[in-house]
Amino acid sequence: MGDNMNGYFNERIKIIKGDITKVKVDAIVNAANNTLLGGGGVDGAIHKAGGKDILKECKSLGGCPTGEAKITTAGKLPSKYVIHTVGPIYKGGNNKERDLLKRAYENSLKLAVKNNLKTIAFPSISTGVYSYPINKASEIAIETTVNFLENNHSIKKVIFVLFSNRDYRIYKGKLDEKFND
Ligand code: AR6
Repeated sequence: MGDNMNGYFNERIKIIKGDITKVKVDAIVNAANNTLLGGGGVDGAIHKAGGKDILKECKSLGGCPTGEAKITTAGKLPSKYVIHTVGPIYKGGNNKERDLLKRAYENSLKLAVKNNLKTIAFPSISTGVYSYPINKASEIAIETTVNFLENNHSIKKVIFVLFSNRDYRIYKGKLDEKFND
């Protein structure tokens, strides 16, 4: 892709290392499970920092199928909303994992657009407890986001928030690779 496109996406996609519960955006995305009733990892951190109002809202949503997304307010978090999505559990790669992970990103972005949200932060969905290999998962995350932003101009910024140095470097590498930095 040419230099112009490179500059264009540099402004709209950011990769940072940190704790997603501290990020001030219109919506942070939660890597939840089908019950939407909480769990470990980033899900546990979001509910812990956001307080019990998030869980209360989640209880009224009736769960969430894998690859789909639902929205709640964000309680005590600095963001305005939490978009809860469910990535696939990685079982070798021949169980529609790729498509389901792609849909988790796509449906989260669609829900942001539907709610007129301009800035959104993602964790690395499925690469913790759900053991999706991060090399493949980061490629899907970035590819899906770039394709979405090419066709949508209302979202101003997508931030990937990585929890470890290693994960940060992998995502950064994928983005740089894509735009030949
Ligand atoms: N900020 C950003 N990233 C984080 C944070 C944080 N505060 N905490 C953890 N991560 P995981 P999954 C990273 O396991 O694989 C839950 O129990 C973490 O290092 O949270 O989609 C749910 O209820 C990893 O890179 O999500 C489900 O049952 C990434 O977030 C299940 O885990 C995702 O890891 C979902 O598993």
